[in-house]
Amino acid sequence: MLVVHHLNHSRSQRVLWLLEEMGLPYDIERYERERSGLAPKSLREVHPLGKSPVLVDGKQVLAESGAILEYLVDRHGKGRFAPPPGTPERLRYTYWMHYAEGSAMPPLLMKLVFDRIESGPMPFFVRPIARGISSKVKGMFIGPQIRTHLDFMEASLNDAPWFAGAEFSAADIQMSFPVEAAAARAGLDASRPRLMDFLARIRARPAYQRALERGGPYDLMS
Ligand SMILES: N[C@@H](CCC(=O)N[C@@H](CS)C(=O)NCC(=O)O)C(=O)O
Repeated sequence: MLVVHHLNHSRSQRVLWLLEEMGLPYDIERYERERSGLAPKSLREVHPLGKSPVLVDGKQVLAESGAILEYLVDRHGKGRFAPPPGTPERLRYTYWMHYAEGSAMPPLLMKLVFDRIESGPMPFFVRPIARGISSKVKGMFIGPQIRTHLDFMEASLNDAPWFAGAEFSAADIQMSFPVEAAAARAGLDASRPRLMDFLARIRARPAYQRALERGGPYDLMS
């Protein structure tokens, strides 16, 4: 039996979604974020980094959502959810599979961290300085980076409905997290209609909805 170590409000929602798309049976080990937003220490007993998702398949313990999705597609996909090897679509699939965590998420995570610095507790006399530094970093670096990435993702959906091409694939599941996070807390809105349409289409998928029902709260605002 496949077991997903799943943290609420997190990237591991993607693993549940792929498993629902595949129709595979699986169990969920649940973890609740602490007040700090971090995962509980018990997750370190599953994997040394203590982050979610982690997939356990028999003796195989696998972290990193992209690696987990690729593993599931290779091992259990029966040729579905990835374009055939050697095609241009397969290369696009590989690209977006890696881009999601390797390029899109870092500026989104930095924005989350700096937003928290601004709103977090601190001595009153430090607050103006901290806010000043934070707003400079966000204005000069993080905001422009995020806009560049959103423009790039938007343009990538110009000539095909899905990230790898004409067919829905696991790359769309992997890309869903940065797109959802950008919509929740980084200004993705109707000014980028293709990404908004992508969001509407993925959210309408029955497997996406079943995964939400099983996974529980998925609020990426904080
Ligand atoms: N690149 C990793 C990131 C894993 C990660 O940071 N997971 C977050 C959940 S969205 C987490 O476990 N956060 C809690 C913590 O860092 O303690 C992946 O895609 O799996």
